[in-house]
Amino acid sequence: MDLVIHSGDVFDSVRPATHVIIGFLKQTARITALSGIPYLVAAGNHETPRLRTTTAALEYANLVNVVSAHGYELDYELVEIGGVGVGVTLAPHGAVLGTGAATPDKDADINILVTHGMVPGLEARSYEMGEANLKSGLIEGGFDYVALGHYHEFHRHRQNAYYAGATERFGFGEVGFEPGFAIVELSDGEPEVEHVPIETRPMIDLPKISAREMDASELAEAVRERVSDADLDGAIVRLRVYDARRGVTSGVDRELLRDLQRRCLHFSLEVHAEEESAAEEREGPVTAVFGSLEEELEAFVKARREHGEIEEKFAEEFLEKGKAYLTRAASEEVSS
Ligand SMILES: [Mn+2]
Repeated sequence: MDLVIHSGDVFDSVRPATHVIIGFLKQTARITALSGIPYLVAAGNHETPRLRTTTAALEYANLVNVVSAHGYELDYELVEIGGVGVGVTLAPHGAVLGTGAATPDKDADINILVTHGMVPGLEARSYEMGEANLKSGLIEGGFDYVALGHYHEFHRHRQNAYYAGATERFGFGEVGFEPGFAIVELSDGEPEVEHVPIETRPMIDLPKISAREMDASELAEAVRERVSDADLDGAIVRLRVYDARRGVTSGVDRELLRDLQRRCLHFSLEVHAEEESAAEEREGPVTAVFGSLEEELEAFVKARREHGEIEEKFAEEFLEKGKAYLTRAASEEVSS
């Protein structure tokens, strides 16, 4: 007997577009209403309202018999599956800061914790992971399995704790990730966890071009050469050019770019005047997770301040005003 667990984010905002909600409800109803499989979800950071009075879109999930936790407290549900009592503790993103520890239910046969955030000491590739917000006490409570959400790549944290990974890639920082989901089998021993890749739109980061010494026609030729033997149809594609002289891109064939934009789901030609190392220093390290809007604004301002692009005083005012706007926008979600 089966059980479906979603460790968030389901939506990328508190108020997603209508077609997104409909799509989610239709597909989820196939699991719950049509197949009768229990489905539980703990909300992620993107879909958690910043104000407790705002209704989260994830609440719609309840209409199709999903058990969803999207508030600021732990939720617990005992699900009876083929005579086995499965205790599912849901720790949505809103609850992880205020919650010290979660403990398994002694009366359940199997205990699962579902939560969303960064575990302490996550070592995955060479990405900048952001600060851990899942305190170790939360996930060390002796659960048979901990289903983690937030980091987008399938990742084993411990023998009983895994990130299932996302079902799509969300930026070029994730170009090497394999989207999919995880099948977890729980018996008496260690959980058996299998990552199941799913077919998604291909994402291609073409080999970079160093354009030093190139004139417009040479750059156009280099672009044509890069795209000629790649299978770009329907793909999300990026081609980066570094060290480009002023004005050379205007020489790149418009017709070629139009054709690429037609063939690809998304084609971006990124042209940088500086060398690759300088551009990367300015952009900062690739990140595979996204924080709250406030965190992103802070990181954006900090990077530019450190690089001397903006003055200290301006940076402070900018940050202060920006945060005030974000707070006001959040409060408007309630009244509208
Ligand atoms: Mn998240």
